[in-house]
Amino acid sequence: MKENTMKKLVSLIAVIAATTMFLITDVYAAMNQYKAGDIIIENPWARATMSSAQTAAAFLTIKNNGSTPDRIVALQSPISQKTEIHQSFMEGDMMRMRPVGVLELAPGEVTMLKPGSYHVMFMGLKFPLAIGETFPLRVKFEKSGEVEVIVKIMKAGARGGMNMDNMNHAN
Ligand SMILES: [Cu+2]
Repeated sequence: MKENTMKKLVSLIAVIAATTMFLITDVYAAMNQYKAGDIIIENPWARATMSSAQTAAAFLTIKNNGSTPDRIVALQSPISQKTEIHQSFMEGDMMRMRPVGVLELAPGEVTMLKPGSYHVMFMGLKFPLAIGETFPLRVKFEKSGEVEVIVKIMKAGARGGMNMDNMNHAN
């Protein structure tokens, strides 16, 4: 009898723990926030593409709440053959971009990937990105493990900024 009660209690605790885990993940997703260790990713979004597009770009905000530096070392998404971080820069009056091998995330710093600056670049796009749809993006950090975020597709000329202020009020 006692053992039976104990077993029930243990399985109840397991259910509560699993539900709580699920809820935490869910709440973060609902707020467009994702967490990997001390890293918080917020508001991932991408620009819709034309049907012939070979590339696409996505943007997001990353905060390193830890006390040590971290880095993004790899990115992966089912929408493209290759996914990397790029940096846009002006050369004369031409906007150009170059790949950034690893993106440094200094402790306590907010890094914004935004139009005209750093962005996630999808190369070898497998299908066009349609407004209102979403796709997964896996981000791997040197120290904080990895996290899958859901990227919202917005209109081609979008500048983003839906939740950008949240990051400043997070703590
Ligand atoms: Cu690019």
